[in-house]
Amino acid sequence: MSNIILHHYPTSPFSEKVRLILGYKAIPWQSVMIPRIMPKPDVVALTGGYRRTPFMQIGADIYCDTALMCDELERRFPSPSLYPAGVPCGLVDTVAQWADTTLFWQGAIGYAFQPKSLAFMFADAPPEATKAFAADRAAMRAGAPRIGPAESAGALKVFLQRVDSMLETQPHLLSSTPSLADFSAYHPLWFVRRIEPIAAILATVKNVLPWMDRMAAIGHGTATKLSSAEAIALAESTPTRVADLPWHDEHGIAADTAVTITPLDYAFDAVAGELVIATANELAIKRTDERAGEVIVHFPRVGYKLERVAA
Ligand SMILES: N[C@@H](CCC(=O)N[C@@H](CS)C(=O)NCC(=O)O)C(=O)O
Repeated sequence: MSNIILHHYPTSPFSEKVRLILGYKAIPWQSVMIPRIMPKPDVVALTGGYRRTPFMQIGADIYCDTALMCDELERRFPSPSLYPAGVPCGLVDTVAQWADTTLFWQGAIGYAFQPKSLAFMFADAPPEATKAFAADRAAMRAGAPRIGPAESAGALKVFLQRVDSMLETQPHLLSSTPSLADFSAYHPLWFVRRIEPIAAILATVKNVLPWMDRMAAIGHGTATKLSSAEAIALAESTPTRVADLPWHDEHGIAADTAVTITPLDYAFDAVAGELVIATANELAIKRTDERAGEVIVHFPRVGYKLERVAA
């Protein structure tokens, strides 16, 4: 059993990305189910306010955003690598970032959020559940641009052709083995495939569905169930020692300053604490929670805003 804890829920696409990577790397993991909509008191106890799904916990270290979770998993469990030999890392990361943002929002989610999909997704749920979900996501995405289903259908077809062309001569997007780019491109399309009334769009190209079957066959590895209360109790272990990491300052903010970190794109919930890590790729803050004790909450630098708390 490893000490990797994933807080997630079954229908979350970004969680599917990480579940498959845990399976690919054969890392046994602990699985905590979290709510799909707010309120999420046990999530907030650990993250300090970050509400997006999934997040990863290793003792008292909390990793927000799948980009950083994947870096951390690759660092701790380098084999098999998410960066196949012979493929530039920059290419892997750039395709992965495109998939996690543009393919996900403009393509998959824009296309999936149409009435027939919601009717399918919530077929067995009371009407209040659909309303509550729609209201939660509308609040979370307030201020972010909205894309209509016609634009998304057009964009998704173009994106599918791009993915299809990468699979013309090899079984995975950039190589014969999966890279981070495959896991990132897979999860938005996995979400579409699960919604039967709209899934046919994936068959408009020929190589994507067979590749998706190969990705699905990787599986989720071995997970053990853990309750959120047990996870909070595990956060009482000592957080990472941070002193040795190089300090990379872009903001004129010194170590231990009171700061907030907030996503730049949506779900603008600020997490407050003292800045304890500022490397080229990562920011982290130390905060103390009534229930979880002292935790370190880690974020990728790309996509997050760091601000000093006014004295
Ligand atoms: N950039 C983030 C995006 C995560 C994200 O948007 N997750 C969706 C679910 S897959 C979410 O948080 N939805 C709202 C929620 O679960 O509360 C990441 O890579 O982790």
